[in-house]
Amino acid sequence: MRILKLKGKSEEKILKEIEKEYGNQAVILSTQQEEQSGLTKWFKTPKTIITIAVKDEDELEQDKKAIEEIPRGNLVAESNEKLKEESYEVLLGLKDQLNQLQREIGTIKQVQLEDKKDSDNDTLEADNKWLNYLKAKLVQLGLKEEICTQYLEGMSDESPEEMIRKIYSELEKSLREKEEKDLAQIIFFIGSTGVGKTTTLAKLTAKYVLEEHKKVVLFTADTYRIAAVEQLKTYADILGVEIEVIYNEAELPQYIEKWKHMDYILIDTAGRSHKNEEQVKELKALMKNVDKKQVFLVLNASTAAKDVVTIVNTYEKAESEFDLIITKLDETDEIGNVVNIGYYANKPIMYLTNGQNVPADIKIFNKDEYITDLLGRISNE
Ligand SMILES: Nc1nc2c(ncn2[C@@H]2O[C@H](COP(=O)(O)OP(=O)(O)OP(=O)(O)O)[C@@H](O)[C@H]2O)c(=O)[nH]1
Ligand SMILES: [Mg+2]
Repeated sequence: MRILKLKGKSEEKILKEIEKEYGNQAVILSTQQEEQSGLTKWFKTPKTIITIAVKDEDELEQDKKAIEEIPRGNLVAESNEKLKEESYEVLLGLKDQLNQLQREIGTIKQVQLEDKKDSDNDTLEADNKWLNYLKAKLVQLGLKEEICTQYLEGMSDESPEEMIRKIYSELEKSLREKEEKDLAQIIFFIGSTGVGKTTTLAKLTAKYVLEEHKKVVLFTADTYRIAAVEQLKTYADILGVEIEVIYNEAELPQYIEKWKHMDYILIDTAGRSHKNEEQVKELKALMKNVDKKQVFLVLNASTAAKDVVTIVNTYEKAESEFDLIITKLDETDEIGNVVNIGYYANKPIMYLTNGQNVPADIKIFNKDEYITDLLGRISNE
């Protein structure tokens, strides 16, 4: 290494000279102004001195050699290799992370799947619960389980609303109603003892006479019970209608002839046990001579479903065509039994009675109104 001092008029000129002579090999160590003394300092311009260090020839030669000896190819290869290794490491790390992620996603999916299965099962269980609840409720309201099951057949995962809709439409299909305008002039009231034949006849007399201003006459063929004729007479007096007592079925046609100008001839009959074949035969004999007639089989709303079938079969022996009046609905919570009666009797229902008051406690059977009442009792719970 050599140390050189270069002197010049300005720093700029010296630096240009250094660059020209040594290129970038010179290292500037210091820059200073020449010191002057005595009189010369008044008329001489001071010079700039720059001290530099430059490598001598040997040193430059060694540097050159050293640079040439650097194994460039290996270095690149090595650095490539290193880069590869590092990248590989990074990739391995990434792969691990990916595997980990995949495992986690798998677990999440599995959990989700199980949750879905659970919730599907829960929904199914909930649906079945609702289905069972609906059935139990309808049975509690008196509807026979086998009818319920039939109505709800194939239902499981439907919504409660859909099930109710289905029940509604099944009830509508199954129940039959009848219009008053289809009534015949001659109307018989038949049925088991104490079901409410006489009371219902009185209620209808009041309805036809007072509300519809019809001409009505009452006949009674119930001469078995002492009080039966008196009972009907009392109603007839109150309502201001005539009454005839039929002691023998053979008399009936002549009485009908007598009162043929009336809008309605209402005929009360004695209560019959459906198990008493003889009594049913008498009833048949009474009705057989009348061609155009309306027959009402009066049934208590609490009649057991199995008895309905027996009763209907028995009365069909007396007369095959009849409609139903269901009485005493006020005495039962099982209003669903109306469906059973209509279903097992397979007959239209015309009136429902719901109390002892004459004439108030009777109404025409309207199936929409009835179904709404029945299903309303489920949701009101
Ligand atoms: N709670 C209630 N009682 C009723 C209803 N209809 C009739 N009854 C009562 O049932 C009892 C019998 O009624 P009736 O009209 O005599 O019955 P019936 O079928 O004529 O009886 P028999 O002639 O003896 O066969 C009476 O006490 C009536 O008041 C009703 O809708 N609800
Ligand atoms: Mg009676």
